[in-house]
Amino acid sequence: MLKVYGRRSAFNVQKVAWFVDELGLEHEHIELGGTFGGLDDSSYRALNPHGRVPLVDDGGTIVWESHAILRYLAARYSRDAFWSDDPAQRAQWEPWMDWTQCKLQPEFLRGVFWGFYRTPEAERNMEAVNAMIASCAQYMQLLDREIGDNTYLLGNELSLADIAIGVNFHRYFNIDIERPAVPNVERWFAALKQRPAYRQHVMLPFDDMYGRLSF
Ligand SMILES: N[C@@H](CCC(=O)N[C@@H](CS)C(=O)NCC(=O)O)C(=O)O
Repeated sequence: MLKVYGRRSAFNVQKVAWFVDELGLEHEHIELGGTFGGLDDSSYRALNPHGRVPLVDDGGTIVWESHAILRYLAARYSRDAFWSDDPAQRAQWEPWMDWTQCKLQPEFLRGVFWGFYRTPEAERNMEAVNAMIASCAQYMQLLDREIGDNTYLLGNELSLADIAIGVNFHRYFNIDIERPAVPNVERWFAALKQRPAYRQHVMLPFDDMYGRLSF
């Protein structure tokens, strides 16, 4: 049976848990990392030399890196809906996955969520935080133009681009920062909130992380 490793509170794990649920895959979820520990165990390092989560073990096929896992699961289990053998088709969503992994996610998650929300007030570098808030605001405005009237980023069907980007929204729209008006992105977020899998795996409370840098 498919095994998913990683604590449910972890941002990158949430993408995988959400997608596994969208696909309706039977699986076992193993909490790991954070207060659960286990990332330095030699048995886990043998699976993922980087000692990070998420990771999936699909009957002996080991995949780490959240976006590699999304691609693997889509290609393996959902060729009709979330995958295509045509590289030109895949090129519609893959750039967005890589873009968010390189730009939106680090600048929001590291720069804003960790730099502001998780850092005790006295220790915050507000100059750096404000630069990241401004940068995220520009990304949200860009996304607002891109999505236009669509329900999801690329049209009316959920894609891997929505999973990779949409995981940010629950935290972005629920912390006390300045945000630009992005009505189309807010409509997109509302559509995600209608999805039971998003509610169950991404919309988890995170207030216990406020001002806390440790796990
Ligand atoms: N680029 C990797 C990042 C993996 C990563 O840094 N995961 C975090 C959780 S979001 C982690 O393992 N943190 C250590 C921990 O949870 O103890 C991915 O997308 O999977």
